[in-house]
Amino acid sequence: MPLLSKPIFVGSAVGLFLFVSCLTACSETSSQLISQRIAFTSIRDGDFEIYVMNADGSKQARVTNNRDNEGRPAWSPDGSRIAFTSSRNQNWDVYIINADGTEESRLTQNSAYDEFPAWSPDGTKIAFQSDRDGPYQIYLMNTDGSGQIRLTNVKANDRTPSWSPDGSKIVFASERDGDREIYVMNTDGSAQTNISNSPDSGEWFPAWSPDGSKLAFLSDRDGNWEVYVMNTDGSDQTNLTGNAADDGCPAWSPDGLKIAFISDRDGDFEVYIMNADGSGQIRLTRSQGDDVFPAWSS
Ligand SMILES: [Ca+2]
Ligand SMILES: [Ca+2]
Ligand SMILES: [Ca+2]
Ligand SMILES: [Ca+2]
Repeated sequence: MPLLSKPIFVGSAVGLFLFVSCLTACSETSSQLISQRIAFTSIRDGDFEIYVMNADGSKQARVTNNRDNEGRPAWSPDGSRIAFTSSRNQNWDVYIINADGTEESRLTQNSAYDEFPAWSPDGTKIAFQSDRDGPYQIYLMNTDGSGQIRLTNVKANDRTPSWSPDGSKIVFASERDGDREIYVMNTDGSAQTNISNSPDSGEWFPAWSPDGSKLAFLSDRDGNWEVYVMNTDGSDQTNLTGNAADDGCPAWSPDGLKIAFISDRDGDFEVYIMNADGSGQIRLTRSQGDDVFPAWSS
C-alpha cells in the first residue's frame, strides 16, 4: 500500500512520519470498506429480514420486507443478487432477490427445509442443505431452481456448504462420524473427506478463503464457539476470536484480508469484522436483537 515517500518536514521526527503514514493507511482502509458491502440478517424490525450495509457498518438498509423470517444471505458473484432462505411457506425455501430489493423469486418448492444457499464462483449453481430425504444433505441446483440434485447420501446431517474459489470443491459440515467435522468433496459429490478430525468437539460453518489456501470455521473445543482458521488439509487449526462469548458465522472479505463474523460478547449477536489473523476486531451493528449471517460481496 502506498505510504508517504518522505517526511513532510525536513528534519522532522520519525514519530511525525509514522503518524502521517498511519493516517494515510487508516483512511485507505476505511474507504475500501465503504466501497464494499456486507449482507446480513437482523431481527431489529420484529422478525428476521435481509439487510445490506457498507463494510464499515454505514448505510444499513433493509432488502426484504416480510412478516416471516428471512435468513442466510449469499451474494451472487457479480454482486447484483442475493440468495436467502425464507420461512414464509411454513417451511424454509431458497429465494433470490436483487440487492435493491426488487425481483424476488422462489427457487425451491419443497415442503422440507431448504436452507443455506451458497453461490458457485461462476454464478451458474447454488448449493444448499435440505432435509427432504431425511437428515440434512447437500444439494445442488441451477440459479432458476431447475436441476436439483443430491450430492451427499449419508444417515447423518450434512450442512452449511461453501465453494472453493476455483469452483472445483465444496466444503461442508457433517455429523457422520458422531460429532460435527469439516468435510470437503468434489462438486459431483465424490471424494468426501474429513479434514478437521477433531472428535472431541463440534466443527461446522466452513468458509473458503478467496485465495483458496485457508478455511475459516467454527469450533467449540475451547468451551464456547470460536472462529478458527486452518489450511485446507486441516493443518494449523488456529483460534481467531478467543472470547468467552459465542463467536460464529465467518465470511471472508473479497481480498482475503478480513473476516466478518458474529459475536454475542456485547449482549446479543452483532456483526463484527477482524483482520484475517484475528487482530483488530470491530463491531459494525448496534441494534436491539440479533444481527447474524454476514456475507461479504465480491
Ligand atoms: Ca421477515
Ligand atoms: Ca422447502
Ligand atoms: Ca469434531
Ligand atoms: Ca468465543
